[in-house]
Amino acid sequence: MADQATTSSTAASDLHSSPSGQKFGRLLLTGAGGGLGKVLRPRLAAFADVLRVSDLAAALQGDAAAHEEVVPCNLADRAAMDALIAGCDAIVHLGGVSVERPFEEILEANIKGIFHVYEAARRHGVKRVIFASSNHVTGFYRQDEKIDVRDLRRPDGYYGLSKSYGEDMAQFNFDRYGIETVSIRIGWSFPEPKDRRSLASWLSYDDLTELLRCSLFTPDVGHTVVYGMSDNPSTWWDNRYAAHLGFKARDTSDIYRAKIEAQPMPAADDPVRVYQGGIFTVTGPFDPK
Ligand code: 15L
Repeated sequence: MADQATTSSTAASDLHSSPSGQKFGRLLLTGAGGGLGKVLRPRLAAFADVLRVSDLAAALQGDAAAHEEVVPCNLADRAAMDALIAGCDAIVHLGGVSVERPFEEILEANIKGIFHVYEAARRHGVKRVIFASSNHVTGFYRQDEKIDVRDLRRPDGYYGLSKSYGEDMAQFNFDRYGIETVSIRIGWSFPEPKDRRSLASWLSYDDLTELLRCSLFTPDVGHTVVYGMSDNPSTWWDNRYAAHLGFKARDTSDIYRAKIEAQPMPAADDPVRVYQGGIFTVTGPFDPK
């Protein structure tokens, strides 16, 4: 780890008074070796003097850029997480298991992981966390329902449950310690939609980057929950309670609509057509009978 004293730490509250060129001193990106981590690593460079990037050692590839510190770390290792977060001003927490998996894997990476993030954030005075939550927190709503973040959570598996727990950790850490979080319930964030379900849930990489910028630099977010989606023609989610973030999506899945609608229509009772969480609602259990 590079000498932390070489880079000054800048309080988020100082940054918010600046109308432009907002930057943190040191920003941590966890999950930097994952699909979205690889996309965001170069994009987050604009938001900090120093970007500390982390993941399991095997997942981290390539050399550190001049503005980067590369710090391998296991989310389940409390002491290593404490050292990882020391000296950081803000955290973009993408790390963890990103699909439905056996509970023990989710427990280590996601549930212990988010506990370690907030424990270290409290100990080291980090005041802003961006938590990569997921649409699978509400995956058991039907696709013919429109919901907002005040609707009851209905996780569609252990993965969705771990994200729901992460949102509770975020709320608790704001209420008790004043650590602010934006929990982004990310939809389908890939280069383009792949099916009808992702026509509704697509989040382009550019819109995700802009949503992160809004989430990092908007003052007084408390714990804000927002669905991460582009300006899609039909959606299941209402972001009225996150309007203060000022996020305006610029991309739309509409340009892929004809291509996707040429695909065969799934059967009326197929979970990919019925539930917002799609296939996640029927993934698992993993234990043999
Ligand atoms: C997620 O939360 C996953 O991380 C991503 O890989 C997709 O599967 C997405 O949800 C989805 O809703 O399909």
